[in-house]
Amino acid sequence: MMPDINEIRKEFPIFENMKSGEVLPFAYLDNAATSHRPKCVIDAEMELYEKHNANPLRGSYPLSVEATDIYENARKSVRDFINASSASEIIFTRNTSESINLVAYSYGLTKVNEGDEVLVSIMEHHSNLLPWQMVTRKNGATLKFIECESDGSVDLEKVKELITEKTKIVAITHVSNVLGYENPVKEIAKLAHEKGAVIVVDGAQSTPHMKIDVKDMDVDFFAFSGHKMFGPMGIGVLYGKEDLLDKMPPFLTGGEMIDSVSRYDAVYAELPHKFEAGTVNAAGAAGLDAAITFMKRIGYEYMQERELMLTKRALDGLVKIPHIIVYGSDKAENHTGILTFKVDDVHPHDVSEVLIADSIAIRAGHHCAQPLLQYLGVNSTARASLMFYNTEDEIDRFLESIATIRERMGYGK
Ligand code: C6P
Repeated sequence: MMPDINEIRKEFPIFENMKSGEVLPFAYLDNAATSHRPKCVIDAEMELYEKHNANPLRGSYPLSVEATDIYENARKSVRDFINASSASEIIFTRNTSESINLVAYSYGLTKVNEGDEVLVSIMEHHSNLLPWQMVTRKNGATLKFIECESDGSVDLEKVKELITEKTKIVAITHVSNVLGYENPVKEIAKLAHEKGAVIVVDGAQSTPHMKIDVKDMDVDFFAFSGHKMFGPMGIGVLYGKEDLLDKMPPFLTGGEMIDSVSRYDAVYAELPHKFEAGTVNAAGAAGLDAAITFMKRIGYEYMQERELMLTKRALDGLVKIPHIIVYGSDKAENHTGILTFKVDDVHPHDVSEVLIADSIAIRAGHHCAQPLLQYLGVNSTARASLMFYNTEDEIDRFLESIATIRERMGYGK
């Protein structure tokens, strides 16, 4: 039997606090920025501090061993969650941004040389663009762009032409945080490998919504954030193929990432610890582990079914309202719950303000994807991003509010 969404919502303290009036009751449609967290995740983080608090990976007394076990068990959960071959391939970072920077500084700066090319897409979040601007600028390489079609998709034939013997890295988002389209990363990985390039995939917006199988996609690096998938802020993941990670120099140096240190030299620790300098975020890892358990219990099938139903309802409603432009595909299934739109004549920040007055939270601005917005010919847009736990009522309230905006702003209907 399908779980009851009202029962699932009860697992989220923020929704309960909205009901009791402790938190302002808002329809939360900014899930692409960060998701809410169920109690099991918050409890897992708290429990680490309340019952197992000691510096992990250092002490041999019980508390430290417990903290280490919780941390390393979380790594194994992530390994299984994305179907990696080994726990050594899972590096804990702070977030997607740090994961991609790790690859750029450690792999990019050492492998990309003058005359080489790095290929990104026009729809990259700044987190998967600026690191490659840095690498190509520093090493005298060229940054090239895969453009997208009007529905947000990429044309594989064009991608094929852009990947050449000069391409060393293809860095692409799995799902755009503006248009929501899922990129065919498995096919792009194949094209990259045929030319000897590696592929770095930004999974920040896909991991919360679809089963990730790094082996099946055959990607070389895959980055994501805990906080977008019901987990804590401050914990992220970089997956990397072991043979690549093994040969890469450390990104950050210092405590815990060494085997031995002499006055002028050091022998680095084995994977994955070589890439985890300093005291680790064991509470964050415990929370991420709990988030994975939560997602497994709810199941992608249920989450996807609800997300599609809600997205369809929102998209069908939006396109019926005069003076609304929705960016990207006209099919709800190509949006991964993300609907980016404009209301004619009304600045997106004003759209957001009117929605706030109606207790609805969306995001307005450039969504940290300025090159894509320039490509779309806009400075700023409004964006509603849905999660399976949203309700039909929230979508209806959102649509009703949007339908009144022009009139409320003095532009007529
Ligand atoms: N996008 C959004 O509202 P961090 O902040 O490192 O956890 O994630 C960065 C990031 C990287 N890639 C993509 C595709 C993203 O969407 C994000 C975060 C948020 O769209 C905040 S700008």
